Amino acid sequence: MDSSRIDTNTVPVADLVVAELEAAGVREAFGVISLHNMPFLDAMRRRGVIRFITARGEAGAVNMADAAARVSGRPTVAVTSTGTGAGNAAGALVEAYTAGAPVIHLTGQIDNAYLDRGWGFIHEAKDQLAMLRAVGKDAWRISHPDEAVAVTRNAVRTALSAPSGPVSIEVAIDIQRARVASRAALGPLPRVAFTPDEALLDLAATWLAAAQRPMIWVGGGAQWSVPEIRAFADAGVPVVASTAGRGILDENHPASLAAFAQSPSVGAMIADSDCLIVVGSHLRSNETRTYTLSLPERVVRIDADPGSDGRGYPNALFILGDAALALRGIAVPVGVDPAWTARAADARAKAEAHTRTAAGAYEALIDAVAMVLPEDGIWVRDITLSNSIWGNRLPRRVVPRTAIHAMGGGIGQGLAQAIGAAVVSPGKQVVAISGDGGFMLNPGELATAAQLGAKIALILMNDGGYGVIRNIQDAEYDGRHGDTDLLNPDFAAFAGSLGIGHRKIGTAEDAAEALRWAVAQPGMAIVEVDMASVGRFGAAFAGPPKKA
Ligand SMILES: Cc1ncc(C[n+]2csc(CCOP(=O)(O)OP(=O)(O)O)c2C)c(N)n1
Repeated sequence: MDSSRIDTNTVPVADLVVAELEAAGVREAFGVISLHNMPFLDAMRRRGVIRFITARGEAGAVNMADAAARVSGRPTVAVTSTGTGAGNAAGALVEAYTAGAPVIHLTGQIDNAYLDRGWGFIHEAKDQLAMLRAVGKDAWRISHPDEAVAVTRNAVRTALSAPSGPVSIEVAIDIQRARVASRAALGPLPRVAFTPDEALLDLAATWLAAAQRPMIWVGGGAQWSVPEIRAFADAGVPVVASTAGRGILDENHPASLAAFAQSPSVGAMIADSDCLIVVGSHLRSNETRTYTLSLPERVVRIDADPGSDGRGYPNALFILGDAALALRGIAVPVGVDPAWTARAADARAKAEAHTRTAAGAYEALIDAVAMVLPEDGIWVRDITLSNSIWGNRLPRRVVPRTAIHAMGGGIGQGLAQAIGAAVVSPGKQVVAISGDGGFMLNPGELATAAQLGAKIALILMNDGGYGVIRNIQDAEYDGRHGDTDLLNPDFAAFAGSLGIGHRKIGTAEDAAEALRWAVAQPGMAIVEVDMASVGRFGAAFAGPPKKA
């Protein structure tokens, strides 16, 4: 290191950690202040680069950081206390891991001298590091002040390297506070990145050129490949997206199949394709009707994660590498049969019509959301019937990182995710949807939204209980309903007590006017949908897609 950069002043270790996070591009941190993390928050406040947002719980804080990272494409930070605080974050870390969100989770620990001794020290947690390793991508402890910079830089590098994901750093409170020589941040380490093998790219190009019915499947791993994917679509290659890949290709493009892989017309096209390039996608169970969707024999899998070779489906060719680099190395085919591209437009139109029919009495709600959601607005969904039936696929998205939902299927994360999305999207509109059950899992974060003035229009689908589960009880338990009816607060009064506007509608046709009102509010506004009054969906959704 350049000795002229060493400042002889001393600073707490927490400052070195925060400085490295700033240098890595972190600008937002979410958390709950505690005895065991105050040096981190104090450092952020003094340094004035990272904005700290106080959540009402650690789960919400991680959900916020997760969505903020997904929407901004930058790393974010979540801060918790040790013990219960870190434990509260675990479920949300599972979701951030599932979605590949680069969240750096800072958590405290009890004094170094008492660590791992089991004496019942206040906030002591048994095997906290093992828990955090299990629920995220990795976790480290800073055991000595000298390790602070190296551990932080390695954590950031791990979070950002494909497959990206949350990492935790645990620091004993006395180490956070220990004073060390002040120094400038060293800055981020290079990410692990693989340059694709040229011979394999050539082979893929040969297959694609020979194909009569080429197709591309894009997942979230392709989010930085917008022009590359567009070039294939412009050449007439149909492009289907997983939910995480929505908007990478503008869903208004004539070759876009959007995220309709599960619709019969699009599923049939995928089965008929004779060369499918899968870029940066897990091909997850929910995207493939639990792996029963037929893929062609010639699947070329491009992924920056070496572990994805053959994951879920066999592939005829695996190309390890950055998505954009690999796509640039594969010649765009010429002379794609216009009838094949035209079939994509037809299949997508059928899939959209199919989805609208499934929405039943709620169809007008789809149009109302489309009307108030600008192209760069963010569409956030909790796991509710409306999301599974239409929200995962409609309305159309035209830019990546504008559609967020809990990819692991856990309810109750949508409100906090909407807040995280709003924090990193000043001037943009966030529209969110949640069931009453999901909303009541973490309603404390409504106060966070109100305090922040977060610009969120929340559609609250109130059916007085757990609708998805009632449908599963109908389908698999001979209609024996139980444990699914919920006593809810008076949502108008609850919202009003926080200065949040609220309107209730009893028909889907009223949604347009109500949502127009909601997005005209300066901060958060709730449109509650009285589902008993609106009526039924056109299809009963009863849990994740089953094997045929
Ligand atoms: C964290 C978590 N707990 C439990 C479940 C099981 N679960 C799936 S859907 C659902 C009901 C959600 O109810 P609500 O948010 O009101 O939406 P609705 O199903 O009524 O549309 C439940 C409890 C889950 N997915 N995640």
